[in-house]
Amino acid sequence: MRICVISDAHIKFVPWDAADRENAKLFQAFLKKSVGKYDLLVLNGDIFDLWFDWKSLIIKEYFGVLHRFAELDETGCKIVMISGNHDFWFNDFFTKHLNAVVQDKSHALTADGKKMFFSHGDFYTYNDTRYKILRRLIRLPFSKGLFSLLHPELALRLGAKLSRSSRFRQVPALLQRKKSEGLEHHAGYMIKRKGYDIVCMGHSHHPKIQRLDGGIYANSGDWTTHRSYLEIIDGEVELKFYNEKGDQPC
Ligand SMILES: [Mn+2]
Repeated sequence: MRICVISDAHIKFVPWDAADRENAKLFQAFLKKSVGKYDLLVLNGDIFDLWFDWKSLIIKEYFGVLHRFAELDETGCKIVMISGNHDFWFNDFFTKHLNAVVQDKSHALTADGKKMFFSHGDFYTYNDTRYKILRRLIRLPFSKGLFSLLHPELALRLGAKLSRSSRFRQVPALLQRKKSEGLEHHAGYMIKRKGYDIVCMGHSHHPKIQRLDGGIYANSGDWTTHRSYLEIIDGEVELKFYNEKGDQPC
């Protein structure tokens, strides 16, 4: 089985600058090149800076990326969409129009004799109790229902405010380290206690492959700065970096 795992593309619903537009453009180019290369595309959280699909509306700015997802679906690549801490309010768009499997927390599968676990990872970071409470509140059907009642333009303006404030927030080095440590710890737990061979996460924006006792922890990094992703071909994980000319293994 040929699997591609990618996370943290943070595609903006309002691109602020040239970097945002370049980010989306290269992500689309990458998806275009992926046609025919994979059996499964795992979108491991924070692909979009914010996601909401209303009963009859989707966000225009995402059209280019969604078009590429549709192309992958039509050419036989299955899509699994896992929530991140930026995109979690999924209604039926992904399941109905892209035949995707949508997971709120994680996805597990066995292929080529390897037990694999995929999750964005935001739930497993250390020292982030305030976020974990917020995470629970914001995902309540009540919160989602409330957001859906706002006019879409107003809802997105509100979303843009939140997204912009998080964009300029500096994450202290210690918190950043705690974030990564929590992910590693959880990967170790899933390998040791739950018998997984490969654990893939994102969220930290630090691409890496770490061999742990009994399995592998792989982080797909991010698209915004590293343009990194994971390939799992016949059960072997490889970290890759995209460039316009061609792909280079790590
Ligand atoms: Mn994240």
